[in-house]
This record gives sequence, C-alpha cells and structure tokens, in this order.
Amino acid sequence: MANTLGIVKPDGVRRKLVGNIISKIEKAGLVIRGLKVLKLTVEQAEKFYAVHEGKPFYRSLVEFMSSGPIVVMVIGGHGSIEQWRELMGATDPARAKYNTIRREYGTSVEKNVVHGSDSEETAKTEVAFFFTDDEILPKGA
Ligand code: IDP
Ligand code: MG
Repeated sequence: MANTLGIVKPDGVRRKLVGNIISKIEKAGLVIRGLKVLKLTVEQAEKFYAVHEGKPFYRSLVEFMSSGPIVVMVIGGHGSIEQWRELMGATDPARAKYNTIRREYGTSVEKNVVHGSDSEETAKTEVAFFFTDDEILPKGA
C-alpha cells in the first residue's frame, strides 16, 4: 500500500484539467493523501529530473516543467504506483492506450500532462522531494 507521486504538469494546469484528473484518480479507488500547487524553479526542475540529465530532451523538459504552476499529489491506495501509471498511459500520448490521461489530453511526448513515479524506490524519493511526512495523511485518516 505504498504511496506514489503524481504531478499535473504546467500544460495540464494551464488547460484547467486538474479537477478532471483528480476525479479520475478518485474514481479509480485511489486516495489523495497530499496536495499542493507550486511553481518549480529551473534548479528544482533540474534536480527532480536529474535521472534524465544529458538526454536530448532534458533542457527543454526542465524549461517546460518550470514554465508555470504544477499540482503535486501524494496518491495512495492499493497498487497506487501501477494504477496511477495505468491511468496516465504511455509517455508518448500517440502511443498511449485509449481512455488514458495522456492519450486524451497529451499534445506531445514532452507535453504529456502528468507525471507518475515508476517504482517503489522512486516513489519514496519523489514524494519526499515535495512533501514532509506531516504533510501526508496517514492510511485510514
Ligand atoms: P515518464 O514520464 O512516462 O516516466 P520518462 O521517460 O521518465 O517518461 O521521461 C520523463 C518526461 O520527459 C516525460 O514524461 C516527458 O515529459 C519527457 N520526455 C521523455 N521522453 C521524451 C522525448 O523523447 N522527447 C521529449 N520529451 C520527452
Ligand atoms: Mg519517468
């Protein structure tokens, strides 16, 4: 029952998709245990995506992710990591399954509306990147 990190990226916030995305999460039986609106500095975006440093899309990704407000969420519930990745769909919206968020709303590989941690390990570090323990609702709260 691990928590995972979800982000509505700047394109999703700009297009007012936040409510819709949260609704999909709750309808899937997952639980919002933490929620914030914030704007990343370039330095914060570089650090968050450090694993992609050196890749051809890194500079543009960092610029995009720091271009406007984002919504960061701690998502909990049974199988939250896999379930949230499933709801999001594949990285490239054109290849994502129908009825996934990225397929429905994504406009490019980069501007794909949402982020989700990809393993228990990254979920832990990514949640801690944005939330202290006392900012996250405990299970059963
Ligand atoms: P993920 O978000 O599905 O886990 P990652 O490979 O971890 O995908 O890439 C992180 C983010 O970097 C993607 O969500 C997307 O915004 C961007 N990205 C990944 N691959 C490309 C690419 O080939 N071109 C442009 N942007 C990319
Ligand atoms: Mg990833």
